[in-house]
Amino acid sequence: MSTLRMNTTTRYVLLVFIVIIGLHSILSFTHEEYGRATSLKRITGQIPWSSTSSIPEQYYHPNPAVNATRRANATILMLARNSDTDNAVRSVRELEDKFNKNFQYPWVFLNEEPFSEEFKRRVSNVISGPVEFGLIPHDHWFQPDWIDEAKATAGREKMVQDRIIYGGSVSYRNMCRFNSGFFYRHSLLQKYKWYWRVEPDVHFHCDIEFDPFLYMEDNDKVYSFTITMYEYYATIPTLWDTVKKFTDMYPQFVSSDNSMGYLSDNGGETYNLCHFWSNFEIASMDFWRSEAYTKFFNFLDEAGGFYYERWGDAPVHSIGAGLFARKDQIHFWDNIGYEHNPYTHCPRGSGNWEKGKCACDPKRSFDFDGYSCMRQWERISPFQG
Ligand SMILES: Nc1nc2c(ncn2[C@@H]2O[C@H](COP(=O)(O)OP(=O)(O)O)[C@@H](O)[C@H]2O)c(=O)[nH]1
Ligand SMILES: [Mg+2]
Repeated sequence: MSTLRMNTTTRYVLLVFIVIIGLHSILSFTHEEYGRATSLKRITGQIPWSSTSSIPEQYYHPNPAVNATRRANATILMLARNSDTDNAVRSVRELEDKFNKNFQYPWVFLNEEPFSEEFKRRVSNVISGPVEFGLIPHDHWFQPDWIDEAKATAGREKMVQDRIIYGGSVSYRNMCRFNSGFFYRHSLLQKYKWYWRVEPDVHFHCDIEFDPFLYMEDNDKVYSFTITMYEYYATIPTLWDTVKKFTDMYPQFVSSDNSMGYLSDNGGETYNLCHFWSNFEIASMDFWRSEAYTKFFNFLDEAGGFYYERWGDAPVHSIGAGLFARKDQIHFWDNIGYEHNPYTHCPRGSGNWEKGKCACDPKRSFDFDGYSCMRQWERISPFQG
C-alpha cells in the first residue's frame, strides 16, 4: 500500500516539474525578455562571489563597448638591451597575437643606451599599433655619486662568494633601482596611467581576449600579478628594517586594509620574503607616483640597499603595494597563462583554461609549487576562480 502511495506522489511531483520546465522553455523561446531575466548565466552573474572572480563579458573583445568606444590610458612597456633583440621580438609577437592585435595598445621600449636601428626595425615589424623608443636619463639609471663605492664593492664580493644570482652585477642593480622608482617618471610615460610590463623571452599561453586595463580601472585596482614566490634573503637582509623605520615615521600612508597578512607571518615583525614576480605586472603608474610611494622609494634609495645589498624591484613593489594599497586593490590574474623561465602560471579556475584555449599544462602551474607564495596570498584573498 505505502509503496503505491509513494509512487503516486512521486509521479505527481514529476508531472508538476515537467510542466514547469516545459512552460519555462516555451517562455524562454517566445519571450526574449523572460529568457534574459531568468538565464542561469545572469542569475549566477548576480552572485557577488562569482562576479568578482572571472572577468565579466563586457571586457571581452569584440564587445564594442570596450573595443571601439572605450580604451584605457595604457601602454605596454619593455625595458631591453640591443642584445635582447631576438627575445624581445618573440615576446612582442606573442603578446600581439594573444592580446594586442584586438586592442592595439601602444608600446614603449626603454634602454639606457640608444636602441639600434636593427632593434627598432625588427620590433616595429611585429607591432600592430603605435610604438615609441626612449632613452633613459643618466641619473635614472647609473649608481649615484653618494653611494660609498668601497662598501658597495665589498657587498658585491660577498654575494659572489656566496653564489647569489646576479650578486656581482652592477648593471642588474641599476635595472632593479630603475624599475623600483624611475620608469614611471620617463618622459614617454608621462601621458599614461596604466602599464603592462613585458620582458624579452616570456610566453603567454592563452588567448587574452579581454581588456585587463579597463577591468582594473573599473574595479579600482592598482596592481596585478600572475606569479608570487619567495625572495632570496641574502639580497635584502636590511630591507624590512628599513621598511619598518619608514612606516614608523609615516603611519598615515599605511592602508588600514593592507596585505600585511601576505607579507609577514607574525603581524609585521619580520618579512616572510613573499613577493609578486614583477617581470609581469599590469599596474597603475599613478600609484607609484603617489606621495606615499614616492616618499617610500626615496627613503629606501637613501638607505643605499639597491647597491650595498641587491634589493629587487619585485620585493620593493610588492611591499609598497602591499602596505599602501588596500588588499582588494591587488588583483591575481588566474586567466593569464604566463611563463618566465623557469616558472609558468597556468589557469586553474573553472573554465578559464578552456576559455583561453591555453597551451600550458595546468598540473604544472607554479601555483602548486612549494616555492610559490600563493598560499600566503590566499590567506588574505581567497581564490575565487
Ligand atoms: N636596457 C637594459 N635593460 C636591462 C639591463 N639588464 C636587464 N635589463 C632588462 O631588465 C629586465 C630584467 O632583466 P633580466 O635579465 O630578465 O632579469 P631576471 O628576469 O631577473 O633574470 C629585462 O626586461 C631586461 O631586458 C641592462 O643593463 N640594460
Ligand atoms: Mg627576466
